[in-house]
Amino acid sequence: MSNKLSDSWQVSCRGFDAESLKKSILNNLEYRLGKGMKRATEYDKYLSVAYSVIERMLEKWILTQDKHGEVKPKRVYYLSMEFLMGRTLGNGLINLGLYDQCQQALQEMGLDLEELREIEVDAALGNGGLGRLAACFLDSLATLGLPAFGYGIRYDYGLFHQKIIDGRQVEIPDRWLTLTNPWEIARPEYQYPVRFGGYIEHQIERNGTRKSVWHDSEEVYAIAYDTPTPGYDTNSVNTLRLWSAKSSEDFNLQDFNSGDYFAAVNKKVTSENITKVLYPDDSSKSGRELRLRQEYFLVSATMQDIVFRFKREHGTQWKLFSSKAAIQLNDTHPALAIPELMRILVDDEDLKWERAWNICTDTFGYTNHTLLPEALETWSVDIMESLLPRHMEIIYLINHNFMKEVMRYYPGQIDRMRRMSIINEEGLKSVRMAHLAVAGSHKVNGVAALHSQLMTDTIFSDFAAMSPGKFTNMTNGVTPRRWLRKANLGLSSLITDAIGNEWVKDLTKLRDLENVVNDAQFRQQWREVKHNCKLPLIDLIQHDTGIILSPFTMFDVQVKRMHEYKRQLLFALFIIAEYLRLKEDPNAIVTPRTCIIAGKAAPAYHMAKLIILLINRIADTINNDIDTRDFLRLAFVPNYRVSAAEKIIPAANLSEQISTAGKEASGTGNMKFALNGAITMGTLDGANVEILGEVGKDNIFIFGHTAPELMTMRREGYDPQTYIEESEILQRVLHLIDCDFFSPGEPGLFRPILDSIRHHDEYFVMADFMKYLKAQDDAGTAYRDVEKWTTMSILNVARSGVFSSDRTINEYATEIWDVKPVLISSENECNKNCPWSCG
Ligand code: 26V
Repeated sequence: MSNKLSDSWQVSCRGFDAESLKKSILNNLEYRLGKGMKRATEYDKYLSVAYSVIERMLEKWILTQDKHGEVKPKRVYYLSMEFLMGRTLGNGLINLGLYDQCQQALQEMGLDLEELREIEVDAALGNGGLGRLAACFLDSLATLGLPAFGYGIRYDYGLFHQKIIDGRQVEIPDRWLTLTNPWEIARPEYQYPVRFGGYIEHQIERNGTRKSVWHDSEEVYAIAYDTPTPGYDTNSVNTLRLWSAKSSEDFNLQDFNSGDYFAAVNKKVTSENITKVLYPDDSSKSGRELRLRQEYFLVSATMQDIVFRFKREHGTQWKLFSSKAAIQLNDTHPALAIPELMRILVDDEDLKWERAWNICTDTFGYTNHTLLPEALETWSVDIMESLLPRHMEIIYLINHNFMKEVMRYYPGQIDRMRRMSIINEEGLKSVRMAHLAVAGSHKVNGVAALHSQLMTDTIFSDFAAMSPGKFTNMTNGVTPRRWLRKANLGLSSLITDAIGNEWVKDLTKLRDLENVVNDAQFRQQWREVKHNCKLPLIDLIQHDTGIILSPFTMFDVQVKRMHEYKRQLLFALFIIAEYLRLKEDPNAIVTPRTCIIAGKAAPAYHMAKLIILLINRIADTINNDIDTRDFLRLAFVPNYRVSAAEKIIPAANLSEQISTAGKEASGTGNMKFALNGAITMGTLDGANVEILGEVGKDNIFIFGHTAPELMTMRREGYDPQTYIEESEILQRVLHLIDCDFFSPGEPGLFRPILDSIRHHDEYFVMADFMKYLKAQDDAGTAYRDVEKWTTMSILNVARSGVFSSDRTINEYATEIWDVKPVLISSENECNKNCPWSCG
């Protein structure tokens, strides 16, 4: 697809044409890496290209930051413990409008862009949906020209690599920074002390005011590393600022002098451990002190940085603060930002408590991403008191005032106060981070319509009753640049040829595809593109697993973190049922299916790991059965990550979104699949509900019990046995697992899975099984009707425009942040006679 963008907004003194790029690449190889083409490794070549791209980004970045410094706009600060960025080269090239030119330049140099792109390591500083959402938001913020910073942690080790050995998940450390990261710039000039421990002294000043002084704390420094985040077809380039921990002193002199060299070095190592590794758990509260240190480390450095920037631009005009900064908390993980800002304003800047509190609540917004009780963060008061003594005091004070307010609204309602308190007094006293975040924010949002509704009906019902205006919905979205334009070059070109390329910035333009949905030639091309998307995935799967797949089958895909509530098990049970059907009736009418599953399990989540093993054992069996292998295959793709998603999602025909209704807050994979022309097989959960609303019931397969139905069943008592007794197929499927058909020589291997679904079945796998089978049968039938399926696929894409993260960010900008775009014009275009030796 030709891209003419660069001509219109090029501001670079480095050219955007292939010739200039070639010069840059060779220059970088020679003068940055000190090599010639002869001795350059593949990584050297990749680096030279990456440097040539970032150079062109940096010019726009400087323009943007200068402009922001000049107009001092309100900025968005997106605080997140996770940013799942994936690879940058391909996306950077597309956003800058450099893709085709770079491809040409490399071709002329005898190099291949696709091959070089594959060399880049994923930046996997996140677990799943929440982290990837943050990355999509950065793309949209810059594309919309909104002044914004992402703030996070520069973990030395990102999310572990998953290896599958004998069918089991094995975790390998992700040392993503071993090789040079060309996309970041260290900013040792921006460093802040972060304090832990010690005690608080309360002084009374001469004028009678109280002052709290924090003594004897240990200090760690937070060093900034900046990554530019460019928008698409714009000069606007924002910043992702990640903090890395550095010991405040190389050696503790006292220990050193007293001869304890090891203790001295050890202290340094321990404090730098804070940013060593990303917590790989996205469901269970780990309650580990190091995690709390990480959260406070992020928050303290970030709030100091935000206040520093504010004071540079506005001095101590604190009344302006909330009109210059909107701080969004990505779940409760950075919620300590609230007491930290209170500490800075009250203790360091001498503001009165009430005034500081109003600034806080005007500034903060909080996004909830899960209702799962086990994922709601709490910290024991004991740990909090010893690690952050001043913050614990501040939280008590916040709670005291908050309880007074509750009392004003509901005099005498002690039970309600107990429920709403930020401090949980039952058992071991703890801080409820979600309550702190709600109290300290002016807006609280869920991430899909159903989720936001359930949020105010359940976990925050008391809060919503008291302040209904505080709660709102912001349905998630995904960036069309990475998830369609870049991930699916074939479909992108076809779409652009049919309706022009405005959709890349305004995804609702995809509606125009409805005008060509009946065009026979277009439909044929559509099928060809979808077919071709399968080929690179087939290569990848053969390379990683040895499993050979056929592109002439329906690709039925479930990729996401492994979780019982996401019900990969339901998919696996369906596959067994299909296998039995094929074995028992060789003449059965079937749609040849390739089932693809991928996802990581938290290392300590034994049930999820056992389900991975079961999937791999089913795969071994059915892929090797000559009776069935032409009609049904299963592959578990190891090490699911952003770059794998970019290959898997475009190849899918059917998208499995089959969580227990009410459990998946939104899902964003569901949107990526629909946008790439896959049809959703889904429950009425999360954003599936809205996908149904957009695409219409004829273009989606919906099944299963609804959230209210399940609520009633829970209340009235649910017995999975009744569903098992009713279904002979289900009995035979379970029996096959039970008799160790998939675990020969390892009797009882999968017993824990069977016990869980036969007895408690917390996620209603049994209750939904037969409904799922029926929906899967419908999907198979529909797929055999090639014309029908083509229409469904095109209409899914045409009607997915609302799921752009540009739409989501626009809603946040107007309804929560009150921020406006700043146009970065190319006026101060680089003077071509500038003294620098530009390539
Ligand atoms: C919890 C914990 C617990 C402590 C250790 C580290 C950790 C990390 C993450 C989490 C919460 C994860 C919540 C989450 O990822 N929610 C997902 O958010 C997506 C974006 O809004 C949404 O699409 C998914 O449905 C939702 O599961």
